[in-house]
Amino acid sequence: MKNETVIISDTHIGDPDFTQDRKQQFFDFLENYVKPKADELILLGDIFEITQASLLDVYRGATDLLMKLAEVALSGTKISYILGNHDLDFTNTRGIDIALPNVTVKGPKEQKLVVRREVPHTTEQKASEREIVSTFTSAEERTIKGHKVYLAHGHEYNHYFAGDPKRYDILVKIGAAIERTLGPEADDWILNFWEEVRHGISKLFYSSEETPGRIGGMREDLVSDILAARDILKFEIQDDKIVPRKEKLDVVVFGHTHRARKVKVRDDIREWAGEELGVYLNCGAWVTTVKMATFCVFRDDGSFDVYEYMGKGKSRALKWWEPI
Ligand SMILES: [Mn+2]
Repeated sequence: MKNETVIISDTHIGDPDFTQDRKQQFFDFLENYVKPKADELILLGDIFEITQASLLDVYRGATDLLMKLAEVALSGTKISYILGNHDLDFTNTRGIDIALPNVTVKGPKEQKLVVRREVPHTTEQKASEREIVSTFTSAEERTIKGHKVYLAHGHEYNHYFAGDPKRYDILVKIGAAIERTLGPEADDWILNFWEEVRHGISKLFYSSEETPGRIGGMREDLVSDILAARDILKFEIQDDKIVPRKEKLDVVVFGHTHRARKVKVRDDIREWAGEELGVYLNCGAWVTTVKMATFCVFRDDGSFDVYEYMGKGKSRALKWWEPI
């Protein structure tokens, strides 16, 4: 019976990291999970790799997959597409459009969001102030199976991206050039190296206050999405001011980081204490730079979860993420 809302992100169809094996797995998922079970499939961004590859690469490598998606849509599964930073070209901010029955592409529009431009890199370093930033995004708030949910690809809240999408666009294109010349994973290695260097340098200098730095002693760019989710759960914008949220939000769902997780977000992130504000889910990714192919589900009975896809319609729920 079709009664689940399924959310996936970051397949990056057209990218060399979306290998033949992953493509096969994705076919399996669409055929044996989504088609029989989903009343709605939400594509939460970076489904196509247009920024680093091109639409031509997508068509060339995945026409069969596009047809499969069309088949799923025609079988009665509503498909909603929220754009990410890789299926958008920020130099024109129109993004991809697909003309298929039962498929809705939520085009980006200029919205004001509460973001932080810097994430702290040590336990002592202070998180930067929250700012109101105007950016092109398909982010939206909607009700899914009785829950108030904030859906966004998540790049809008990324510290490289926040407030300067065009600079980010250039960085991503440089990444693509590196990928083409040095191999599919070279850009990820370089970015990781850069973050380690930043982490090392800032450890020497910074001091003080609000930071998620103690979360498992993890590098903060690896938990900045939780910090962003917390801000979304806590605040909203009214008359160009950041004010406490009036109506409670239940869940924030992102993709983008390629790190699947479900987190009970607490008010005090530094000590991982205080009131539970809501839940943050990340759908993960389908590229080979991550081990698991993952997705989120919301059900009629009000339950929701993040799963690893095991093949042939089978899945396994992830554990709650907690700081170590
Ligand atoms: Mn992304």
